[in-house]
Amino acid sequence: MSASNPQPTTNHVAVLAFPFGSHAGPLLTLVRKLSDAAPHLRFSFLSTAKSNDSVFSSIGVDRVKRFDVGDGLPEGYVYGQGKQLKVMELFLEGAEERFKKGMETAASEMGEEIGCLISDAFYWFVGEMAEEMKVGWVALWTSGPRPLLVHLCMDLIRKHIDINSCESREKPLEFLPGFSSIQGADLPEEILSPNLDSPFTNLLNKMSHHLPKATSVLINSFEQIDSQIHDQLNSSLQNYLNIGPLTVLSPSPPPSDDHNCLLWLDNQPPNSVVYISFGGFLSLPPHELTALADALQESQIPFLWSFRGNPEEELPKRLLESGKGKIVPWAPQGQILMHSSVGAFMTHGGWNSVLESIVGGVPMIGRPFLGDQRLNLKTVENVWGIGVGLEGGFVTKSGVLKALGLVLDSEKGKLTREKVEILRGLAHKAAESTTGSSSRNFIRLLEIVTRSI
Ligand SMILES: *[C@@H]1O[C@H](CO)[C@@H](O)[C@H](O)[C@H]1NC(C)=O
Ligand SMILES: CC(=O)N[C@H]1CO[C@H](CO)[C@@H](O)[C@@H]1O
Repeated sequence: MSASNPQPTTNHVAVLAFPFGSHAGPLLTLVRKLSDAAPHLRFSFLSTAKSNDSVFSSIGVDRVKRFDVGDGLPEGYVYGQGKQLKVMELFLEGAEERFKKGMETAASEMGEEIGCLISDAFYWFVGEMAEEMKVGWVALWTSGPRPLLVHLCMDLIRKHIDINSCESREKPLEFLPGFSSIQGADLPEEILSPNLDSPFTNLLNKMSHHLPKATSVLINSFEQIDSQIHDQLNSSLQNYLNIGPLTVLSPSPPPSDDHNCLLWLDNQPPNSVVYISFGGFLSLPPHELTALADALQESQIPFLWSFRGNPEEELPKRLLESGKGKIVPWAPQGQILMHSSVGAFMTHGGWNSVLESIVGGVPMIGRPFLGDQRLNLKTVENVWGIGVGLEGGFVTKSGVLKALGLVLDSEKGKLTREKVEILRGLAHKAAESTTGSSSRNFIRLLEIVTRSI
């Protein structure tokens, strides 16, 4: 996979997206920036029809041609609550073959062989495809540096922790430099999974062995956010490049604010509002919803809630009528977190949300669900000091009241805001054009992609 392989000249780059969660959006944002910077390159973007519909409508792109690959679902498959994992497993089964076919179609329709592969880092098999095709493989990791490092150290971690022992999982990870305030129980569940053969765990396990062979590994982050972790990743991966925050480096036109969230925020005092969102795919169980509603009602703190579901049915009437808050089905999160009225962000801790909170300088209150979210939020709380968790890790009325008081109205809250303000400054500095580290890394990436084809 060396970048110096003699190749027939082609300007065609194939991009292979992971069509779940918030993976395809950042990848397309990156590709749009590459395409703007090197107009002679031609990109084929391969993902499922469903994922594409949403990302292509929100991220304007010319010169990028979209190709749909099958979703692997049986004919007439019925989607439903709690089926996300199954849908993902069905997609992964045979994904490699479907992508190969998609690339053949792309090469023939574009009339040009593929000279470079860019993919989601999950797709270890793209490394093997690239090797076969004698082209470069650039992998984008869409979470933060710590989740990436723990996946790369999966074998080491499993040597130190007895996966069947709760006690062992609750010990600090002293054997990993920089992880003494993190426990095994905070890691993505796949790292300590008893079943390495389940499709998603298997994918991540193989990824940890294949990524060091990639021509370049990209991350939507900035070097200064966690220097100690950066150095470890930089020494185990080739051309490891921080090219984030992508929303600052390559801003999209602002999304429409159909529910007038920003206007509503304009009429609130500075740092007073708690913004609540658990991402596009997750929702709280009913008893936690009630507890959160009760806490908001009692605190009288103004809130803006991006709510998936039906608030009339799922939330107490007294909260809906309290007049203290605004509940909307969708919100322009990046813009909201940059608004001066927002003083706290209650979040599930997905990496894009954590980054947007840092970019806006807003302290977080974490309620993690799965995957990398616990590790992201433990890092927010214990390493960066830019947020707090909830007592017990889930929503209770007293826990929320305590967390809100801490963040919005205490000396510790002031310190938390100062710390997130420092990271905010570093994030914007990294993305400054030409001088920032992420901007320089982007230029390196451009060289790697153009040199490899
Ligand atoms: C990353 O490692 C390379 C050597 O492999 C070194 O030249 C480079 O300065 C390092 N980059 C950063 C930002 O630490
Ligand atoms: C995985 C993903 O992002 N799916 C989205 C694809 O687009 C449709 C609408 O166009 C959304 O409803 C899906 O959530």
